[in-house]
Amino acid sequence: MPARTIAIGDIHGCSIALAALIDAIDLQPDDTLVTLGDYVDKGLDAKGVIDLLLDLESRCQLISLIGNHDAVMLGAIDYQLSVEQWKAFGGTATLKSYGESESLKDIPVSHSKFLRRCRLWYETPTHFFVHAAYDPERSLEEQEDATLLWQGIRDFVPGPHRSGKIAVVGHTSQKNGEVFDAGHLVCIDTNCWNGGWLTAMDVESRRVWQVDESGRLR
Ligand SMILES: [Mn+2]
Repeated sequence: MPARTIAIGDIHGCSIALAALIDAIDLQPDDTLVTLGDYVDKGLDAKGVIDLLLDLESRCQLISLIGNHDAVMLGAIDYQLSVEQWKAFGGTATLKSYGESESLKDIPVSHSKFLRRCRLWYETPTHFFVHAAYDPERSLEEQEDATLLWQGIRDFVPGPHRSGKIAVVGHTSQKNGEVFDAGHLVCIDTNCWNGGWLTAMDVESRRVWQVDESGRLR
């Protein structure tokens, strides 16, 4: 099997789905797996998701991007935000996954270190990967963090990037559970935590795998 580049959309605490999806794609050591961020919040097992991502770092070429929810969690860990602010943004489920006390102290250093090494973007000769959106006129190095992490594409889809590469994004949940394909941009956040699917896409072949929150393959 030739090495593949496989992107995975927003996981949001759905650890059973992530484990099932890894089985479904038959992950190989030379596969590049690009996870698009938003590992935490909303779903119930953020701790389990990050544990599994740490394990995947030794099983394949894992490229983990940071999402806005992961950035807010780091903000709380670093005391740039209050825990109350994080909880109001969905952090309660994440903190509960670490322990009854809902305390930052329960988050292992290995998990905060993982979040700190997540990247804002990744590119191959044909594709680039960001959590949320991009400015078509700027190089990847010149993008604003706010665009990469927070900008939705529901009301406005960015045009083709000046690199000519195809964008692979998450963040804007597709409520119908279907991959959104605008040709120059593909969104694979298919709303797993809220009744949709967790999606993996082999970006070269366009093969798609989807599992639901309980791990059932579509
Ligand atoms: Mn997001």
